Amino acid sequence: MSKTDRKRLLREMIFYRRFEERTFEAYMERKIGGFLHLYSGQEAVATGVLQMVQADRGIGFDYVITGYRDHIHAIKSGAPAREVMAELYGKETGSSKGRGGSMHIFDPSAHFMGGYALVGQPFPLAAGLALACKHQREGRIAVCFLGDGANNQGTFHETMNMASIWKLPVLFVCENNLYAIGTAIERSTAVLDQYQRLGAYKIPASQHSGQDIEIVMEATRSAVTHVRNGNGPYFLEFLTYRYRGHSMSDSGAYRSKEEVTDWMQQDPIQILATRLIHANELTEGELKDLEQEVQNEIDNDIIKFAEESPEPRVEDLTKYVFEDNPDPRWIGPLRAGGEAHG
Ligand SMILES: Cc1ncc(C[n+]2csc(CCOP(=O)(O)OP(=O)(O)O)c2C)c(N)n1
Ligand SMILES: [Mg+2]
Repeated sequence: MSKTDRKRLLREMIFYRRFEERTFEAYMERKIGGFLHLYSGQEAVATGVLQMVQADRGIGFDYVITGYRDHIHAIKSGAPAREVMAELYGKETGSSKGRGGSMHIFDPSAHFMGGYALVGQPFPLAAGLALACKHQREGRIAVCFLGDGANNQGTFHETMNMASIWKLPVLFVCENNLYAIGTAIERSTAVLDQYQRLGAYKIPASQHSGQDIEIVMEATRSAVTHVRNGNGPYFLEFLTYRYRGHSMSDSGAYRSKEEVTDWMQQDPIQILATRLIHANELTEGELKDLEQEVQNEIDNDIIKFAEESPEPRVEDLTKYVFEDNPDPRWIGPLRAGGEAHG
């Protein structure tokens, strides 16, 4: 990677960390409500994987889908950060017009196909997207991010089997942060190394550190090549850690202070920043400036946009509701057939 690329990725990760931490503050100020799952600590995974996926075909070419810890995946896929923040604020300018909130970021123009609240739900949807890619024959792939806990859902097994026999162009990315809410992986899962589970479906799989973005990118490079070249799915497992509780209602008391501190010693931003400083590609002063610049951008642009955006209008409450919507574009053909609505 060139010096400029490494610096840009460092800036992006600092931006993502600050974005998430700023949403924490806004939540405490009661400006954001509902569920909120933060990504702090795991930044190198989404940033590195998507950077590599976008390397040859650009942003918004491939489909991306994930669970509810989705803000950063959406932004890195091309959803404007302003609109993601506005969505968290429940504003009309949000990516889902303020109707979805944190777990339901969606931006089809970036081919970011959601944010889903149900654990394991994105697996079969990713297979569907990949099947569409296969039929389109334009070289697109589907990238499906999910947590370690999701792999215990039935959808995981059904999807892996089908994706394998149909050789679907889908890259599965398991963000193994060792917990599913407050349950440690040892207590819920028979096979701890998630990549080993793919042997049952003849899907090639590998496990890597999720804290060093250059390792993440290197692992992703060969996986993407495999999938794009028509060889079927690939499963990447990254070992990582979330710094905050599962969501805003969870203080994370089931983890020891030592465990959290140990993982913070392998911080993805710190790892890259230290490497750049040692290689004389960055000075301590430049790092401080970068942090300040990002903070200004988030406070003076992203947050300002969300705060100044209008609330959805009460009269539009049912505007995007499928059932009983008077707009014929929503239900006309189904109603006319006399079935399948509701
Ligand atoms: C079908 C379903 N079952 C249970 C839940 C409750 N739930 C929400 S998050 C979660 C844990 C998922 O953990 P993991 O997949 O490891 O993701 P992480 O939160 O660690 O990123 C559970 C069980 C849910 N949302 N959907
Ligand atoms: Mg997890």
